[in-house]
Amino acid sequence: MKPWTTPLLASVFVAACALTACSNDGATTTTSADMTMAGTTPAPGVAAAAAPNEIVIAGFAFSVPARVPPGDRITVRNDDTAEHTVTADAAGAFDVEIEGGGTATLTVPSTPGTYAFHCTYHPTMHAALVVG
Ligand SMILES: [Cu+2]
Repeated sequence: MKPWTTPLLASVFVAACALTACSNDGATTTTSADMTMAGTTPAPGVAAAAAPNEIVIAGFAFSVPARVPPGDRITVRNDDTAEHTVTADAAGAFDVEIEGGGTATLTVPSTPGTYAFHCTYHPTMHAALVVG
């Protein structure tokens, strides 16, 4: 067997596993792969992407969850140094201000629907919150 074949296949398997969130059916073959993975890529990349009910502001742009439950309280995280707001276009639906590097809590409207919002300081920043 060529010496590089097994590690290569192992990392392909790990990558496929990470993408598909597969179960541990192949446990007998993953031992060396797990050790490789522990040394290079501990799992945080996957976990960091998975904050479902959080609006993230970075680079003067909003990243919004696909859908949030009515009446929920979600976190707004501002990764920029500039202060931003999450202000509903429809007055009164919600309006929170988030300092640079800070977080704030937004109470989602209790009526399902799509709520366009913007940043009052930066008129080019637009997004929409889908409640339902
Ligand atoms: Cu802004």
